Amino acid sequence: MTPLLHVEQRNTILLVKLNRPDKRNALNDELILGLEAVFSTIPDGVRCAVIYGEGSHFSAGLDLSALTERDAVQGLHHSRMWHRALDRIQFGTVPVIAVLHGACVGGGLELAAACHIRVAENSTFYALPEGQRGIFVGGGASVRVPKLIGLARMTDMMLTGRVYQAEEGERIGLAQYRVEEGLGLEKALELAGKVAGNAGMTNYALMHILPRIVDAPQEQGLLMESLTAAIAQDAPEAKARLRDFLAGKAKKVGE
Ligand code: 1HE
Repeated sequence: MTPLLHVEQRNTILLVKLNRPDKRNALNDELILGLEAVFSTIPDGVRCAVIYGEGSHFSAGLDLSALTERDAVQGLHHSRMWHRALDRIQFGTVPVIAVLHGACVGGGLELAAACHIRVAENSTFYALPEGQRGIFVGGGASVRVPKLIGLARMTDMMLTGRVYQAEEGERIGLAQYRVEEGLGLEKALELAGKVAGNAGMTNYALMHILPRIVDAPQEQGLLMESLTAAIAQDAPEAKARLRDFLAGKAKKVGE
């Protein structure tokens, strides 16, 4: 395992830390391949993962020092490598929560967007400086970021270099939660505990089926929904949970 990533299992939660603070967690090939390896081999018993960054920033995005050496074909392979790695996060075996602080820019935002839940500390700021650097996003932002904030906002971010601060970022959908500085990991662990307690089929459906339903034509989406609902309700775990509720033994909504 690369020392640029620190991985620790706490019961059913896997904590994955970007550990390159001197370079603001800029993502070089070693880090991207390390993330791909970690999310391709989630240990049995892990039910949720949390990604966070060491130092004063979540991630400054792509390591720009390597960019000047690539030609177009190498650039294509490099972008596809990012796609593979971030797909392992979005479509892996467990839901992933990102804890953001400081810079969440370029490839850092692409990494965050591949996670299922984003918790942003108040210092977080978001940008896609690719526009200003004369390049284009290559780590999946074109597909994932418009699903969070819409095409118009992403276009504006890249055309003008617009930076969203934490509060506005939460309002437009870049993060689902915003917390005081230093409290992001605690919040993520609280959420991870809830996620880990869900039925396996529910989490699988939310990670793998819901995004496909959203991308599908309505008729196919509705059919996929019905199939998923039927399979989910048939599981013994679902039946036991429903019996518990009807017997007054399960938590009510909001409890
Ligand atoms: C880096 C990188 C990097 C920092 N690649 N080395 N991303 C960007 O365009 C963002 C570029 N970075 C910044 O704007 C700033 O570094 C930050 C706002 C994130 C942080 O500022 P600060 O003052 O805390 O740190 P710093 O002094 O700018 O940087 C500290 C060191 O990290 C310094 O190296 P040093 O050897 O001089 O100490 C920086 O050079 C280094 N560093 N960011 C390489 N990104 C799949 S395609 C995705 C395409 C993209 O992501 S493009 C967007 C790239």
